[in-house]
Amino acid sequence: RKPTLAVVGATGAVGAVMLQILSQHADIWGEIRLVASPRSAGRKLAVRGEEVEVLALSEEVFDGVDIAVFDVPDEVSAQWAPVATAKGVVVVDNSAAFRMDPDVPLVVPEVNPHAARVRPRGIVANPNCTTLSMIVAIGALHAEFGLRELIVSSYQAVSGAGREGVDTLRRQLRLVAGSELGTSPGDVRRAVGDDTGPFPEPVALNVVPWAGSLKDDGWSSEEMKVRDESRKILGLPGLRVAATCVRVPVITTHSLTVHARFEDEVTVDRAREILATAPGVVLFDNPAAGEFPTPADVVGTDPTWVGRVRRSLDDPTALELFVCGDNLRKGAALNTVQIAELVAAEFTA
Ligand code: 11C
Repeated sequence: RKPTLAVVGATGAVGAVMLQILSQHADIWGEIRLVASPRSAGRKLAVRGEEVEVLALSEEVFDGVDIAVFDVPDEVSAQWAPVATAKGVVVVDNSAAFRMDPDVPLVVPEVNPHAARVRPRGIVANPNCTTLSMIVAIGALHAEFGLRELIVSSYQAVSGAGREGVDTLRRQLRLVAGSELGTSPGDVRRAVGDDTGPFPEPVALNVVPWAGSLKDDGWSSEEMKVRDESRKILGLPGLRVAATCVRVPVITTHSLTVHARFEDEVTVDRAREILATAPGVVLFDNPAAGEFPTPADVVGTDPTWVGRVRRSLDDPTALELFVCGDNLRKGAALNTVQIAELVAAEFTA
């Protein structure tokens, strides 16, 4: 029997990419039911080449569903995932609501696929897009070298903040295009006005060292997620992690610089072999030819791209990397669909 899938949050930025991916992957599903807030109900969206009407989120939409993928705000997941699981549905959730729950596995199929089978609450969580944009490459290196410490800085695209983030950057770019702005304090801020959308500062012609909300001691929620989620996915509860998360004027694809320290000495040659052969990773690293990943080339692709692989000059146990991943694909929709496909294999096995 082909399992029935519900896509909850089908009309959002990530939902749209999920429908694309479901249309591109091998078609293992019976019915695909599209669900969104009552505001979007009645709209028609294309999936697998067919127009499907969007249903309003309600208890009844989960009747007969085997697996539901959720991409909705944390509070909506917190309320509705248990409604679905009470009806026997396995929920794959891309909010932060359940990621750190010890009874909810946090899964990246290339790194810890086995974890998806043990789900006492009937929920499998999908990691945050910043963690996901690097963790497949880090997981492959960890399997060989044994990870001890991660020090990362992110360069996060505005679509991480949803459609509102994208609209904000596009609007600000129109306001500064062709200008001589960016030469005196506050000139960009005055040009884009007070409405900076979901960002605390202008993001056009700028970088903003902030993503998410304020947590203890000056850390941002995004930085805490990178730490907590990396530890949980890799099964390393004591891993030392320091993250600084930064928003940059890129539409889609998060990048990270990574300083990864391992148990013993590493060699660049072996690291390159691992990265070149790891499933889901592309090694693109030839600086002499000007070749390294950038968001402009990585956007719209599935893998985690790695370049600038160097051994740390002052620590032979550490590597320096530059990593890019499409935050809407592997960072969200793709990983969620991959988890759903893992779970679906249990139905057909
Ligand atoms: C961003 N990574 O780029 C965030 C958005 O926990 O899934 C995703 C928030 C989350 O702003």
